[in-house]
Amino acid sequence: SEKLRVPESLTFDDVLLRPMESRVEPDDADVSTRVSTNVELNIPILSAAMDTVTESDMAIGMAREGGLGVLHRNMDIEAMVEEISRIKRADELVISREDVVTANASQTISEVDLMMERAGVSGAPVVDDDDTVLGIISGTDIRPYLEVGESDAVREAMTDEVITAGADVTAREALELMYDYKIERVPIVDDEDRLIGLVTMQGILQRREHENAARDDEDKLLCGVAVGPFDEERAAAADEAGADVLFIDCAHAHNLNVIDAARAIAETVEADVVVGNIGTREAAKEVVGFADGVKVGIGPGSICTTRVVSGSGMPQISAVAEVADVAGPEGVPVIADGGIRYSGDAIKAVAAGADAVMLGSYFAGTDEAPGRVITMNGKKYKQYRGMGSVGAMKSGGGDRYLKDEPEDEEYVPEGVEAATPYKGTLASELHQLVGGMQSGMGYVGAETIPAFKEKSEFVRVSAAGQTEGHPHDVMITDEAPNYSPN
Ligand code: RVP
Repeated sequence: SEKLRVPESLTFDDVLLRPMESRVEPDDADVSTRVSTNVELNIPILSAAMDTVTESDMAIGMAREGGLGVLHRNMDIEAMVEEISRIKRADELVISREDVVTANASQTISEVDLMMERAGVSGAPVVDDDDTVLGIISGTDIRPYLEVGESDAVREAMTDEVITAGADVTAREALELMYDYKIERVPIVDDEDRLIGLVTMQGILQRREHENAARDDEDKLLCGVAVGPFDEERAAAADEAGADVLFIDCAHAHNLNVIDAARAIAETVEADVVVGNIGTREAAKEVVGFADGVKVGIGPGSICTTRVVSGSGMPQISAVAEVADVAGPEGVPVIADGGIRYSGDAIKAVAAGADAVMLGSYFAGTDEAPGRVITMNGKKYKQYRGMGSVGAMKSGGGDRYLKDEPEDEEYVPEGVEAATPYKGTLASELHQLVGGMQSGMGYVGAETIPAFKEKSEFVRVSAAGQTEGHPHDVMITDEAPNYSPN
């Protein structure tokens, strides 16, 4: 029958990168990329918009390492705005006024000591009622008074010759002031000496630790946000709050109502708009005309049951390649979302045509993911659940699957709730992921992501070849940081 003359489609384990002549040392491979028309990343990695993966801690961690976190949407709009502003404030040079802990000259020293301890700071500008800076007080100023107990007033203990700077101070200038005057913090004041912010040595050093960070043109960390296709209010609020990229978050963005709604959002917001998920060239043709990026993945996710529940889906390597065939020539970046278990899968997705990859399970076990560590049979885990699982749908966002909220709570889920091994820090997971991708670029002999996409070739792997590709005929005695047999 004609119906059964079907095209073959492939996924990660079906293919390998053909090794090629190379002079590229993996450590020199440049993994910077574009995630959407106007947004560049220093590593081609995104964390998934899931309520067990990306809130502000994860997004801050991702951006500091050069990637992008995409905030999930199982939170109300107010909470989302607060999360976005946490991310945007995280690495600011100048801590803004409302976040600066200040003391009052008439407070007692023990009061200020307690206040600073509670806030976790080691010094505070002293201001009067209209915020004029009168002095600055630090732990070193306070300690002798606490011991000897001679005087009790902040006015006595504070340093009253304060070195301040204006709002346009650079990190270098602030450091020079700190060096010249042997101080650790510089209050930022307006023309009338009123406090408008604070620069600290600790803050400057922290920023230096993350020199590969992905930042916007105001030097703040980049931030992605998921929005439902029909939620214009959320999209407008995220845009207003400073999100750099909005991700239209839908399991089947080739639904034409979704496309109409996504186009309307893209026309009104300033942020870039990535549309997804899709998995075919026909869908790509609908989207590339207005989207700043497209996201690919119908059913590959580790917690996803879309393919078994609905009988629909596209093996991920084929899906990415089909979409990239359409989006690539239009200059629209492609993100491969879901199904990535190893760094090798991630770089195979790039070879198929992706500019960046999005992962959920890979990051769900890290410290930066929401949720606490649970122990079962002596092993540590964190919760990880599909956004189409019953639990996640009950917390909102079920419209990702284009279904109405059931009156009787009888959801038809497309995901499961699970646990994933606890993994420690995000930074070390990313180190393995990016390092493995760079190794792949070394084997192919490509120094940049665009060159790698162009040059790489696949070979087809048989079932015997797959077995050969994993450790075999041995018993693993020490766990590798980037390989687990399941
Ligand atoms: P993975 O990295 O394989 O864990 O996949 C994560 C991706 O799975 C997400 O970015 C999202 O596209 C998809 N997802 C999230 N929830 C569900 C579901 O419940 N079916 N799927």
